[in-house]
Amino acid sequence: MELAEGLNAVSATVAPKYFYDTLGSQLFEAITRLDEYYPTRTEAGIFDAASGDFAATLAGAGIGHPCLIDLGAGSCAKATRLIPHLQPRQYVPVDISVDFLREAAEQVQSTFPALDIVGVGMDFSAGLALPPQVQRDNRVFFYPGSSLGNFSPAEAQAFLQRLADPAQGAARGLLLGIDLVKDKATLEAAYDDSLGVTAAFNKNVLRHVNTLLGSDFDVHQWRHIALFNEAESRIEMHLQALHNLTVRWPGGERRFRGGERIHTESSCKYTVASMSALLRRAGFKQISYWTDPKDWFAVFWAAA
Ligand code: AVJ
Repeated sequence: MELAEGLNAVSATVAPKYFYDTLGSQLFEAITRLDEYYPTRTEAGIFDAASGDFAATLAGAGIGHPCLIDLGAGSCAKATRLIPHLQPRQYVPVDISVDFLREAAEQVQSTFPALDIVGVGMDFSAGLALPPQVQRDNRVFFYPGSSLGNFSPAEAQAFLQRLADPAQGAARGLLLGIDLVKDKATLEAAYDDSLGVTAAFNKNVLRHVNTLLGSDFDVHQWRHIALFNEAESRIEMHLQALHNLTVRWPGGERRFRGGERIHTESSCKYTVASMSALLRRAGFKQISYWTDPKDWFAVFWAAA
């Protein structure tokens, strides 16, 4: 099993998708409202300012009546604000959390009764096989929130390459939200807030792992760490054992020395130049972008 394998690795890891049990999703929602966590509100500001440009941008790429594919839709809140501007013919929210998605999609349907909605519950990090009801042409992929940052740059390129692939139909576009490199203090504060919400979010992964694996992690024995790795241009979150301890689960165990860490998340930060280059390598053309006045976050448009 992936979880046991990650825990037994020389440098222990738990993949960030395990943050998002119900409590984890709620803690993430709380993070987006923290003073220190600027990405969500900065991105919203960019969308508010730029949304008037979107119709012209789509028209320029020859995309009419788009099929809006919302990758990691969650509450569908961001798409709900975008829909009046993009006027999609079809809306396809995709999320790993199926029950959450169903309720959110119903909410969108009541707001836009005439819109054709096809909800898809899947882990798209593994591949993007959409059901046949999804419109083939004029697809616009919507990937906000800098979620792409959880992939390494090589993985991100491979993922974007699949979106740019002609197999996805004619006239494709991508609307992508990306957090930009900035000073270390601002970045680290965003992932180690004064209320300790991000620390709770990080430690909650141990509770979720206990449920999934039957392990006996004691949350009290771990400390939250967030650091900006400048060489790799990424925020890393770790959980550090406060002292020597052993974690046991049915069929396995792992001893941790005091100070030893479990790597739980990498959140890669890009520059406008590095993301533009990555989009080009993935096969996208006609790249444009909008940023906020501080250049903290960027929304990219790229046509395939
Ligand atoms: C959902 C992956 C974009 O990396 O900023 C927030 C997750 N982790 N605080 C991010 C997260 C800690 C978030 N993403």
